[in-house]
Amino acid sequence: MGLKAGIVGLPNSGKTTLFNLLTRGKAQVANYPFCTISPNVGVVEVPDPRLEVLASLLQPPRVAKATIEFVDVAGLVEGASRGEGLGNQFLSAIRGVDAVIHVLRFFGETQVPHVLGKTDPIRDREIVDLELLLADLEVIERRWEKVEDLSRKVRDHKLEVERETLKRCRAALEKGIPLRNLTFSEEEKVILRPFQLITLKPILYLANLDEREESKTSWGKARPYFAQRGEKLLALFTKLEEELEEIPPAERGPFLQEFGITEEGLDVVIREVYDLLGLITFFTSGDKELRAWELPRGSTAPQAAGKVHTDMERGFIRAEVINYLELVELGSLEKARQEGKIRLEGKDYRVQDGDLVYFRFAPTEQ
Ligand SMILES: Nc1nc2c(ncn2[C@@H]2O[C@H](COP(=O)(O)OP(=O)(O)O)[C@@H](O)[C@H]2O)c(=O)[nH]1
Ligand SMILES: [Mg+2]
Repeated sequence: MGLKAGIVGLPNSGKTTLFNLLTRGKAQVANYPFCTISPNVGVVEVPDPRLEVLASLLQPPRVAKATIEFVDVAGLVEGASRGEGLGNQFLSAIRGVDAVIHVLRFFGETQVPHVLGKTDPIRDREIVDLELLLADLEVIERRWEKVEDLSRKVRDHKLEVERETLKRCRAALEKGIPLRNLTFSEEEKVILRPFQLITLKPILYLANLDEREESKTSWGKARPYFAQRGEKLLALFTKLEEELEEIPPAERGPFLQEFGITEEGLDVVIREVYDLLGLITFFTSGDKELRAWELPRGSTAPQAAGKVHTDMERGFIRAEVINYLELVELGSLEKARQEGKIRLEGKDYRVQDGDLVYFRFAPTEQ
């Protein structure tokens, strides 16, 4: 199962425009079972130019890219946590995602009215973030009551840890601090996982600019606000980029140059999401296919094997590894083998970005 990112923001901030830019007419994975879930869920392949090079060297029957699923999360308005609009319904769409993309409207009000009258991205950000915070607070409080009740009846270490953790979460949320700003022990993380807290998820702020100079100026002005909080404010011209796609690629050049667009929106967003989540890419190549996988940086070889198959992690023996760069330099797998450049790595090896890995494992029972 690939990555999942949820797009949030006020109505008319450009969420659907971004979603379309990221998913429509892109390398939609047509045979992917979730592709047709609904109009607001799309799965796209993660572009990686290294796959083409590897494919030319390894000649696999098939190439499979990593995938990322985008969800256009509608229904988040001011007061959603108190039941405004669709109320908390947006929650079900966002609970299961790995990362949140928060779209902020930097484009003006002339063509499309702003739901709050005037364009003010920092205000918008605070409104939406507050709703997310309140949604988490509600979950924490509901659980807190249960835990309080239980702790009166039984004495249990785990329950006590949960109680303390919930208390700390509640105090932070009440002060307006998102949970991702706190540090949690492994034990606490395990306790919190089932609650799928939204403010615990990494968040990427995306400034949706239009072609006016004003839009870019206000992006420049807003950046320090985000930088002070250790957050990134990525700029994208979603509507403009979507419109430019109508123009034949050969004629787009001058427009892209005029707006300083050097990379496609999809590439930018995926790179930032990978960066935000601390992900690297490794490759596997077998009889059937060459495949790219995303993996948290610092993962060990057995953990990487577990991405492919849980059996491979359980029965892990060793990994045969060569990095993409070394392989390209040598020019073929045969040459790498002859020159002894394929390393044998054990269970403590930390997989590196661009590693081509062959897992040796013993099938296990159970
Ligand atoms: N002028 C301008 N309009 C935009 C921009 N981005 C989105 N829009 C328009 O704003 C309206 C709302 O956008 P939409 O993506 O549906 O917003 P959502 O409610 O957040 O999903 C649509 O009519 C879009 O075409 C932009 O950068 N500039
Ligand atoms: Mg929409």
